[in-house]
Formats: sequence, C-alpha cells, structure tokens
Amino acid sequence: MNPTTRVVTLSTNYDVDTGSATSLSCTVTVSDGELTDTATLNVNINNINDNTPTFTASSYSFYAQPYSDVGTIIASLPAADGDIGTFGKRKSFYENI
Ligand SMILES: [Ca+2]
Ligand SMILES: [Ca+2]
Repeated sequence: MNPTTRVVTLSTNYDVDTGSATSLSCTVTVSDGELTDTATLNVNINNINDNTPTFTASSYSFYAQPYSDVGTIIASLPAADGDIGTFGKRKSFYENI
C-alpha cells in the first residue's frame, strides 16, 4: 500500500492455477502522527480463464477397421488446459468422419 496515495497493489504475481493463495489478509494502519487506527484488509483472488486449451500435437493419424459399426471409437485425442476448475474443463468439437 502506497502511504501517500493509499493505493493497494500486489507485490508479487498470484496465479491460483499454480497453487498460489486465493486470499490474502493484512493489517493496515492510519495515523495522524499522534493517533492511529487499524483495519484488516482482506483480498480474494479469483481464478480467470487465462490458459488456452491445447492439443499435444497439431495433427493426429489413426486407423479404423473397415466396416466398423457407426459410433465405434477410433481415437482419443489428448488435450490440456492450465486453468483449474471450470476454466480448465475441455470440450472437443469435431466433424463426423
Ligand atoms: Ca482455460
Ligand atoms: Ca486461471
């Protein structure tokens, strides 16, 4: 906290995706040089969707058996997303082949 402007800023990067704290707390003091008062500052750090989901390769090749039944699973494509929680859930969209 800047003592002149009283603006509160973070002194380090907090990335909840990598296990950083999701809340911070500290005691702030105001003084007129003689008298003082204190208050507790609680800051909650929210997760944001700041990581793009990615496949592990740009293309994949698989072989399917001829005359396989419709709906037969022929591949499972790995993908990752560095976000935790709902922002890290992955949905895949594809065209029928
Ligand atoms: Ca994400
Ligand atoms: Ca995130």
